[in-house]
Amino acid sequence: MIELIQFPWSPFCLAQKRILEYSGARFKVVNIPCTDRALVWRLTRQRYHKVPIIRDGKTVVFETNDDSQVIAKYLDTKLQLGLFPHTWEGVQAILWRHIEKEVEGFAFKLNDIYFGENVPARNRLDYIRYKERKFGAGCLQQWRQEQDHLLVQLTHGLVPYEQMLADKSYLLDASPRFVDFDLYGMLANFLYANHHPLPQAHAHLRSWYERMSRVTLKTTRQAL
Ligand SMILES: N[C@@H](CCC(=O)N[C@@H](CS)C(=O)NCC(=O)O)C(=O)O
Repeated sequence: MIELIQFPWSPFCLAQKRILEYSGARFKVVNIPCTDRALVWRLTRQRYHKVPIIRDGKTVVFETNDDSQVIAKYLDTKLQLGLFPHTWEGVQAILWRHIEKEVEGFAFKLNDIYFGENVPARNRLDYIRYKERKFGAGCLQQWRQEQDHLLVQLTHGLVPYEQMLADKSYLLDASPRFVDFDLYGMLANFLYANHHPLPQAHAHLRSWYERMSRVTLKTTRQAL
């Protein structure tokens, strides 16, 4: 059975988890503390320390760079999901770069400021240390102070997606593609803390998000 090694509020893990749910395949979630990557390090034979990774029997799958999408492509090929059709090659690559920078860059901060509600007390010191080493001393307090501005920036970053959804069910066409799952993951991370709804201004995006939360490969095939 496929195993997803992850922690629950990671945007990249939320995207892969939704892809697995979408597929209908049986899979198991293995949660690790976000501050302890020992299992990932061991399974990847000291080649990778981020999450998510996938274990599928003897095969361990992980990313080779920020834009590789190795895991999604592996699941797509194995489970025949149609997430990377030839027609959208290139367009998807441009979009996922935007999604994983311009959307994720604001969304994760708006979840991270509530880290105390997700991270167990015993891991909080390591979590703060890990964040501050990456983003600078006091970053979590600073994001909390900038919360309103971050929300405005996120809303602005989502405008192109709202526009893309005005006349179709998914970002590119009538079926969910990789970028739908990618954007879903970033927004599921933003919503994880349950302190802010999706921007009211983006009505199409809000109903797309509802659709993305429950769509399955089976229903996609039936609709075509
Ligand atoms: N491009 C990778 C990014 C994965 C990633 O950045 N994961 C974060 C968790 S959300 C992580 O493990 N970061 C560890 C670190 O930055 O040290 C993907 O799409 O899976």
